[in-house]
Amino acid sequence: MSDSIIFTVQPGGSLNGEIRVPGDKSISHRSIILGSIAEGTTHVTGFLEAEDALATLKAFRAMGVEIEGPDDGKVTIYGVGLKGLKAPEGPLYLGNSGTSMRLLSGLLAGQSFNSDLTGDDSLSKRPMRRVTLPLAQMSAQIQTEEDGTAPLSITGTSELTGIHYDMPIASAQVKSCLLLAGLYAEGETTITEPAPTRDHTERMLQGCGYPIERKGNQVSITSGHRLQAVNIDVPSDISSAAFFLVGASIATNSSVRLNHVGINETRTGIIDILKLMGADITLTNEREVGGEWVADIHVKSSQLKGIVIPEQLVPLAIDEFPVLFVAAACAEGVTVLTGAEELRVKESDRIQVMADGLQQLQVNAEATPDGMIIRGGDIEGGEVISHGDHRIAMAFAIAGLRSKAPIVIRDCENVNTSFPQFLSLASELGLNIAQNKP
Ligand code: SPQ
Repeated sequence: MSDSIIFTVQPGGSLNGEIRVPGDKSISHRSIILGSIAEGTTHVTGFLEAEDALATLKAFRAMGVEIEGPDDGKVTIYGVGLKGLKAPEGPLYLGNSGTSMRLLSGLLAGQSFNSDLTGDDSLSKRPMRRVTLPLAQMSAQIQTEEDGTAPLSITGTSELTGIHYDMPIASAQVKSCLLLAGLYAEGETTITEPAPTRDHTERMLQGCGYPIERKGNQVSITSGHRLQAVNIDVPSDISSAAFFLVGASIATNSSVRLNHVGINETRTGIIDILKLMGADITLTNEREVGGEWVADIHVKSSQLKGIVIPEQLVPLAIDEFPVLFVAAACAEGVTVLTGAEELRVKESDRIQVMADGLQQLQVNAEATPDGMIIRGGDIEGGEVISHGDHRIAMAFAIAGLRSKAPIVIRDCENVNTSFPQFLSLASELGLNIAQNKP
């Protein structure tokens, strides 16, 4: 635990106002990846200036791509084409970012040079076999630690071959990794998903003029085409907006408008789940911006009720469960989550870490192997640990809106990986939160 940043939240209060949360993390990563291997110049606006997306940006700079910015969300990428990347001088350090490591492993498997991918302690514990095993079936050469974790040592090859892969888990990172490898593989690469996951890679490849075939739960790509640079307007991240969707729902006398939020239907599980719980959420001004749907979202206070969360919504809200557990703690009755074992292999074990923290705040929360059972009631004050997980830190900050005494959250530095403006935007809306270095 680095414990260099501690949040202290004073109990109660309301959230009111109108904000635009920063750019979508998933789309920001992909804007750099696809912009780098496209032909021509990509102008990105709304880029997320946070550590994870910057790790991807730095990796491509290290592979010889000229990238200007970010400057107030603007990035210019001078694409080098599919074959134009250069061998990096040393290992590519990807910090805390699972997306960077898994997507890059696919892209780098088919290069004419070798590369090494490293990350921080958390990333070095996360499972990588989910990408290295199907990549090996495509003839990729990737070494991992004995337990299948990073560092990854990739021996580039021109011998990749397309496969048909039935994904055993619903994962946009695995799907995207294999699509990127498919750009370099002989023949066709087809991926079948057990459930829909975010489809930004597919949309953005198509946006760059690269043919992709999508049929039901299958997506196919064939090598031999080119990507054309296009301008990319990154919508606000619904995963960051989620903290205020829950915050304004659980706090009294609250009304918040979140502008220009991405509402791609593979990401809106948070809205569906909160609505099933009785939340007062309205979408207006729905429009398509550069191949992605966005809307302004208005959320007001409401008395939430406990529900059994439909399993098909789990992959569509996968990053929002830490804060949804806080919503459940404030709801009347019992909320049950099942089918979410993937939460155990995120930046932390999000089931155990949230259950421990909620119990610390005297919430009736029981971790199960694949989810959680939460009986709504009072939230007391106390001290919790985020275990270096950005979404856990921000979720417990939101819990302060309904706690009876201050909540102290330790180890919050990694909020900078996805949402560096969290403290200032949350304060602007009315959350009584302060950051102190120990
Ligand atoms: O990048 P990282 O660390 O894996 O980030 C997380 C997050 O909470 O920010 C997961 F911990 O988001 C993933 C998400 O869970 C981002 C992502 C993507 O951009 O493709 C896909 C999801 O992961 P997965 O494992 O379900 O494919």
